[in-house]
Amino acid sequence: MAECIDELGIQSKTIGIASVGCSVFSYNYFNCDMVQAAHGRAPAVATGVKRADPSKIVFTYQGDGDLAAIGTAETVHSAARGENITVIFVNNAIYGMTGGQMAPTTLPGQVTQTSPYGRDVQTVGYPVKVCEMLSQVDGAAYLERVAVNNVKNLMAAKKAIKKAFQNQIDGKGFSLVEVLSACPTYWSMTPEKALERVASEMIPYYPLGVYKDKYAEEGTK
Ligand SMILES: Cc1ncc(C[n+]2csc(CCOP(=O)(O)OP(=O)(O)O)c2C)c(N)n1
Repeated sequence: MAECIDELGIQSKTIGIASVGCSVFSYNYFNCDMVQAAHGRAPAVATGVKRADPSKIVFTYQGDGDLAAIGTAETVHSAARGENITVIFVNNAIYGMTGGQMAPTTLPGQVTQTSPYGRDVQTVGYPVKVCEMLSQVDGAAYLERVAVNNVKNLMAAKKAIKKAFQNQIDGKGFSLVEVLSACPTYWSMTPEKALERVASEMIPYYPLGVYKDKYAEEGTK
């Protein structure tokens, strides 16, 4: 993300919205103005910041607990309104910061602190597939799912993130990039094994790719 901001030359006018989760510390890692939102509310805060000063480039950085549980409404409605913001959605299939509880995106059968026998879909339901869900929302302009488990996927992730920022520069509206990532700590795995799990379990359940590219579809790119 930071490389994209640098390469697009937008650092001085970029405002990030930090969410709640491990991402809460993102204001320590990005050298741009940052605002801290309440849990799940980052797209609503981003909406306010962007509407107050449309010349700014506004992004959110949110985990799956933040974006797809407590923040589902803000996510869906900011997409439906077609807000001209960039949302980076880090899906690690678990609540990291609070100690490894089940998230909306926890895989069927996945063991977490609150699903010690594995996620039982009969009892707690199925994972929420955010890109698939938002692809039905007319206001969303660009939705892509990427992963950061190997160099090839990292390069593709950067390309998608850059496009999500470029869309905002071009006034194209709501862009979201879902980034499949690992949480070695609460998956109780070495970092290496955790990356292997992204490939063997996450990508098959959450296929990578572009879920919507409104302007490409309309041929008005
Ligand atoms: C209103 C409110 N409810 C619950 C919490 C507790 N809480 C803090 S972080 C978090 C989940 C974060 O999970 P995720 O978004 O997946 O981020 P990760 O830590 O995995 O990056 C929760 C439930 C809170 N801080 N505020």
